[in-house]
Amino acid sequence: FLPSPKTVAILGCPFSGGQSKFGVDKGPIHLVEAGLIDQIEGLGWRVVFDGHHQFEDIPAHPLAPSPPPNGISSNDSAVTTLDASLAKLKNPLFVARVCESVADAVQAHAESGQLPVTLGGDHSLAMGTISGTLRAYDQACVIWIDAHADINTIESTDSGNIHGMPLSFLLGLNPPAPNPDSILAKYEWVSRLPSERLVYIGLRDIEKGEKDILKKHNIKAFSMHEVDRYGIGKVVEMALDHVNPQRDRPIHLSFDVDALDPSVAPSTGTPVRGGLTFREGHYICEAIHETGLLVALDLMEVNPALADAESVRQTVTVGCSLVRSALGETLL
Ligand code: B3U
Ligand code: MN
Ligand code: MN
Repeated sequence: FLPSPKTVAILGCPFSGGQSKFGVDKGPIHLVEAGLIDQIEGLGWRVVFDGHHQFEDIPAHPLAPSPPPNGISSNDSAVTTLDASLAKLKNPLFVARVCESVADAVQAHAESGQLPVTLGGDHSLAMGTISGTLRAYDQACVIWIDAHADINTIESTDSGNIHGMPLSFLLGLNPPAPNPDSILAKYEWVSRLPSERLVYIGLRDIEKGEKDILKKHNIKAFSMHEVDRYGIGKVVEMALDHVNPQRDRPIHLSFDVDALDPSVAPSTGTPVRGGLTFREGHYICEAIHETGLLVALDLMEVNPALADAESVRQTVTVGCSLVRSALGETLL
């Protein structure tokens, strides 16, 4: 049932609204300027790229939704708790609209048999990319490579940064919209990913609330502890056995560059020491390519505004080589 795409569609998403640091929107521009498209063509792919995604028609700060209609009492405690949670979120309407447009783009490329490669931009974009993949391949599974779990709910988030929350929306962990004017109604387009079709590799900075969510929903995660214990080869095999036991599901690989150790990828917004080595990161991409099941790839959180010029060059270079590995570059 899988088309074997011979064409990669590059979706540059210069977007930083899911977090608060400047510069992550410049990630895709740097990756393309570093020659990523030629490099992918060098592997034998046809590459389509019609410029970076433009989010300019989407207002950065759309008007806040109007207050709930009078029928809902403002001292109803459920409503006020929900309102208080939603008030913590940063740019929730902007993020929702940008991600929805990304979902449409990923879906269109995937349905025409192309392999969408989305360059972020912050990781909130994965709500869009994964929704787009699921619309095209309803049986798809997700392999999420990250230092962070990105699964805070509107209740559990401390930072209010939506790049720490995309999986809570994809897994349906947030409450339903109480009315059509609610911010939550702007997230109703997000596709549902069953929790058993998600697996993590590389985690090492997880909040208490997120640990509770992972336990409650029995979500499979291979933290750096498991990478140390079993080695990356075994971890990738176990991860695939979990989300893809028959090796028949299409795979969406969502790679946050901060999964790599900061000595390997320093230019990112929230570096955490003790991460994947250069080879461990590339091994994951190579092994997923070898399954022949990869249908979509995200490379997120490259921030060329953080760190010195040499660190930026190093991070952009490693970002390009991760993408090449996922698209079939081999060592021999
Ligand atoms: N868990 C924290 C920190 C974080 C998540 N993702 C990144 N940082 N890159 C949060 O803000 O939700
Ligand atoms: Mn992330
Ligand atoms: Mn991260």
